[in-house]
Amino acid sequence: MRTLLMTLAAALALGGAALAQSPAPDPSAAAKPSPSPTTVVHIKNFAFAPETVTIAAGGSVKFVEDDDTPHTVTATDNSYDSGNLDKGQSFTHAYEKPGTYAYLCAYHPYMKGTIVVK
Ligand SMILES: [Cu+2]
Repeated sequence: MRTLLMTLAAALALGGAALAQSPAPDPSAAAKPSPSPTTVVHIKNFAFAPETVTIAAGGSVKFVEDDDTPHTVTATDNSYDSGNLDKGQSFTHAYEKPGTYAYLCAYHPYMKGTIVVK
């Protein structure tokens, strides 16, 4: 007498495909940097002050022209440009992506500054 068990193996192979996915954790509960307040850089005495600022991604920097001489805030890669700023004027730019952003004054290229975005 013989016993054939091959059909049993085929039946077992069809089991086990129904693993439930666990629900994703609530993303709003995660630590998220809150929108940072606008950081201010003053333009005075032919310099940006502070020369380097660090902000969170999505934050803005407001450049305030306090000098008697006109200046600009011009990205070194020309991605943005304030145009001419006279005393009392300001220019605000938002930095969306992390990175290091160099800028200068188009009238006085030795005036340089850096925005570090985390
Ligand atoms: Cu200048």
